[in-house]
Amino acid sequence: MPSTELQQQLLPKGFLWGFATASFQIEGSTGADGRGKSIWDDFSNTPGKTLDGKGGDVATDSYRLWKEDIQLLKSYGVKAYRFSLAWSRIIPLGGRNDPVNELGIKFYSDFIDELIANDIVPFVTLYHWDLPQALHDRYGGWLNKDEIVQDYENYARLCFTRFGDRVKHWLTLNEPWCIAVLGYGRGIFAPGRSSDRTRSSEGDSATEPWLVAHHEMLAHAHAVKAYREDFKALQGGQIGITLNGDWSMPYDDSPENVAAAQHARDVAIGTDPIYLGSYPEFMKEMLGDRLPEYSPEEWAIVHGSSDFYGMNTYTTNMIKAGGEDEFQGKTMYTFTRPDGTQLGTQAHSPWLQTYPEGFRALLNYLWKRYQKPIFVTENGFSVKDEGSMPLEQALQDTDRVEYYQGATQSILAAIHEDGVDIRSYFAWSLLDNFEWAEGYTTRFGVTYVDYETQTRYPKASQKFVTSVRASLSALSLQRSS
Ligand code: PNW
Repeated sequence: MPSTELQQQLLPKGFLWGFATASFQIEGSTGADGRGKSIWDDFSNTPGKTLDGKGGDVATDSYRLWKEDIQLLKSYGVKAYRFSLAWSRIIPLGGRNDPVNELGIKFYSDFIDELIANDIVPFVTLYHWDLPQALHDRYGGWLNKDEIVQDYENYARLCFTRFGDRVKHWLTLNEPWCIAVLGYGRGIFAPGRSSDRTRSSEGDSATEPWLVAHHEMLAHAHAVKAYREDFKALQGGQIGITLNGDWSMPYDDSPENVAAAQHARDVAIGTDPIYLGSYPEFMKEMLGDRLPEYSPEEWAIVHGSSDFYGMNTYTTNMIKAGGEDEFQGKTMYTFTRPDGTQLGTQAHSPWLQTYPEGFRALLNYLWKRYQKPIFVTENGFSVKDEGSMPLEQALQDTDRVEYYQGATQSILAAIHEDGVDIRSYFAWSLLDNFEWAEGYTTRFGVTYVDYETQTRYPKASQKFVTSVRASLSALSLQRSS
């Protein structure tokens, strides 16, 4: 093979690839070993909050089957595994003066040891939406700046202290936009607050999401400051935040739709405060005095508080100007092109269609705008109606294979043709699991889970992802030796 062609197919040295999960979506055993409740426990068991009425009490039973899960990862040949820690297993009541639960710490400590013993790099999310319920009850959780920032920093410090000798990749928060907007604006995620009184008796969608987002940024930034000052020199890891953000494409080339596509991005990926030290102009315009200000001291902590750009991305939306939805930057999203055709293949999740070109465009946009190495920490696809298919059919997940084929091509093109610095790729998800408000009806796994028996069955997409990454890594190794 000519060397340029070979070059095109390599993954950079040290590139981490693997699969991702989150504690509440897989662990189950919500009452085991002294775990405290999280805001998702009762919420997910409340009738009407999930599509199939099911909560997270069992999920994929991974708190009990963790060794089996690690063997699965091993058999898939991954380099790394991204998972999250349940705050309420470690500090059941969550607060800085509350007792620490050694059994919870032991669980994650053993888990990390077992990963390392199997040559799998632990890539750890500190917070993937499962706030200790006690903090919500005590002071309103994410709504209370002074308390949550201190309690989160305390929890993060404890994790660095107990796991940081072995964990070198930390994510502070998963998808702050989802926490703020879906939890406190639309009210479809825990704690389910919203101005929509058919959903919630409490909440203010005009103000709370922006406050929550502000407090999330500060909590994240304080944890990073703590890591850099007191742990990094000794432990030598990296730390950052991970954001959801999909590519937005103007519906057509009219100036108002072109401007709208940028507005959609400004709100969906509003991370300029971290990377540029300022808010996007459009956010200021749209929110006026509802946009919380940072004091100069706070700006100093927030700006530069991520070693990398953590990227969760799934789809592309076509954007039209107009409408009143602030969470979309007063734009309208569509998958239907002007000529009536669809952008890509429809997933089971209504918000998701395939469009690999959008993934490449987003990688380029973020690289140019922020100039930070990019860790892709989630990317995946839910096959339409997979949950109601017979097993044999579900295992032939062709749409998901095509999705990952497209993603692989986009990553390689972004690295080799566009010069984007990409350091990881985690497919969402290792297993079918609890898909939040969609319950278990939506399946994102490369492994099929039979929830009756908790049996795991690899799908065609797992074989695809494993074989393509393994051969790309093997090539890289050959070239570098
Ligand atoms: C992410 N949306 O959530 C989460 O990090 C995962 O826990 C989740 O399972 C995965 O994506 C698949 O949904 C999202 O409505 C939830 O646009 C909703 C949206 C985006 C991401």
